[in-house]
This record gives sequence, C-alpha cells and structure tokens, in this order.
Amino acid sequence: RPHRGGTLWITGLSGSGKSSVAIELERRLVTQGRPAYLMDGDNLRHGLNSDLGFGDDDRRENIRRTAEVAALFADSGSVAIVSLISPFAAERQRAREIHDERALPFYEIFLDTSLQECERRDPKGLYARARRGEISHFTGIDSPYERPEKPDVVIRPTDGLPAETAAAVLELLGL
Ligand code: GGZ
Repeated sequence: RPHRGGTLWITGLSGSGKSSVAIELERRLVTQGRPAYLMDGDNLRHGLNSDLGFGDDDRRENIRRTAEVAALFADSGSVAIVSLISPFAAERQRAREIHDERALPFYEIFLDTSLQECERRDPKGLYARARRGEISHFTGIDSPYERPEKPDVVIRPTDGLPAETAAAVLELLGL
C-alpha cells in the first residue's frame, strides 16, 4: 500500500520552537518508515529562496514557492514538513488551497509562543539586534505576524518537550 502524502505547515514567530518540533516530526515519521522531508525557512533561504529578503512581497513569494514545493513532495507520497514564519494569513490560506486543488492533505500547525517568550529565548540574538535597529522588518518588532484564526493544531510552550509535542501532533492527525 503506497503511503499517502501531505503537508504539515508549521507557522509561528522566530524562536517560537518551530524547527525543534519540525525535526522531531520528521524523525518520528522516518522512524515509522514513512517518507518525510523537512523544509526549514532558514535553510531554504540559502538555496531555492536565496534571492528573497524580508520585505512583505519577498515573504509572500517565499511562502508561495515553499507551498508549491511542499505540494510536489506531498503529491509524491512524502510528508512535507514546512517550518516557516509565514506571517500572512492570506498566503497561508493560499498554501492550503494549492493543496486542496490537488486533493492533498494540508494541516496548519500554530506554534503559539508569545513574542515576550521568543524575545526572552532569543537563541540567535536576532531580537536584540532588531531592537537596536540593526535588523529592519523583523517579525514581531517592525513587521507583522497575523495569528492563525483556525489552525488545525495549536502548540503552546507549556505543552511539553518537542518530542512529546510531535508525538501528540502525529496522534491527533492520525499519521
Ligand atoms: C524574521 C528573520 C529576519 C527578519 C532574519 N524577520 O529564527 P530563525 O532566524 O532561525 O529563522 C528566521 C528566518 C525567517 O525566515 P522565514 O523564511 O521563515 O520567514 S518568512 O516566512 O516570514 O518569509 C530568522 C531569520 O530568518 N531572520 N531576518 N527580518 N526572521
């Protein structure tokens, strides 16, 4: 029986914990023998999306391209795991439609970590740099993040470690 593909689309602020959960999701699926592939915004910006910056238009194009590639993986029978801030509701909706049009499963997973908590963690020191004015158009500081209104899954920092959260997400989605 061939595997059914689909896309797990993880949205949230920088430092919200998207990558950690995404890595655990990929690890668990692959361990189960399911083809899964992680697409991380930070990594994609070194290759496929290396021509894009952080202005609104470039972020929209970043989301659009990544959604198209995710749909290709999903269509091939893989589970595409996307870890992208994807701050705009309209483009996340468009990503869903790209999948719907091809009858491919798509789940929006919201890493609901507050700006205050992300800024406290600041693993790469980016928030501090943004506050000092060294980085402009930083999400949550001087660039918007539109919270999902009806995400398929919400993950909060109090829900546990990434490994536990990932297991719960896969259980919830029946994957
Ligand atoms: C937001 C930025 C910015 C600005 C650099 N705003 O937490 P990180 O560091 O490792 O991952 C973030 C990544 C965001 O890229 P995305 O492709 O996910 O963003 S979007 O979906 O909005 O297009 C962050 C780093 O790039 N980074 N400058 N100005 N994040």
